[in-house]
Amino acid sequence: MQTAICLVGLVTLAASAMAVGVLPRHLLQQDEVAKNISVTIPIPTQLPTTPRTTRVIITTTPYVPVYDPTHTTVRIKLDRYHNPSHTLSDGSDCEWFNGCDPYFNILYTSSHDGHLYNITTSKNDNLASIAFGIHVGFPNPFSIRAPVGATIEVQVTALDEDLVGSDELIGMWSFYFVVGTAGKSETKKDASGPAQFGLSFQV
Ligand SMILES: [Ca+2]
Ligand SMILES: [Ca+2]
Repeated sequence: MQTAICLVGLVTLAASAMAVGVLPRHLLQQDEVAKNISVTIPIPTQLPTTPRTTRVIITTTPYVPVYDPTHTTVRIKLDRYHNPSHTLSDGSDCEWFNGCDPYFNILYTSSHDGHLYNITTSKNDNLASIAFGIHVGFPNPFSIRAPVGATIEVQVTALDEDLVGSDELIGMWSFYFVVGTAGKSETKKDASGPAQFGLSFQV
């Protein structure tokens, strides 16, 4: 009987494979490909009930700290952006007629926390340098809570907003900070081609 069931299963699988093989296929032409390119970031329909896991996920929800008295608040402040030659990451100009229109996506996490938090600044028109204020589309500094000894990682991506076509990559910078006791602070700078970015951490 079991042998018969297995045989039926194999025949069904083979039939399915053949059916897939003869499905009509539509080849996209080059211009259709260009029109059809889009990136969809899957958003979890159900957020985990346990906030701290070892699995890294991308969440588009704001960071909501889970209060733990053994953890400390780390403030992360965007300080400066500088791109005097208005160039993109590939060395070309942001525009042929004007300068870059930079905005910044920030991904940040703590090594104790399995979540990757994701925030984006407001946009800026034709600026080579920015000294970030206290509000950049979200409060600056923003914060995360973590235990002493955890490593905070922040990745900043600068994009040039374009009204026609996709926004273009200006640069990407990564910053790390090991959480220390109260009062510890560090100011960091990083370069991505000619573009520079600085931020600071404070416990
Ligand atoms: Ca551009
Ligand atoms: Ca632009």
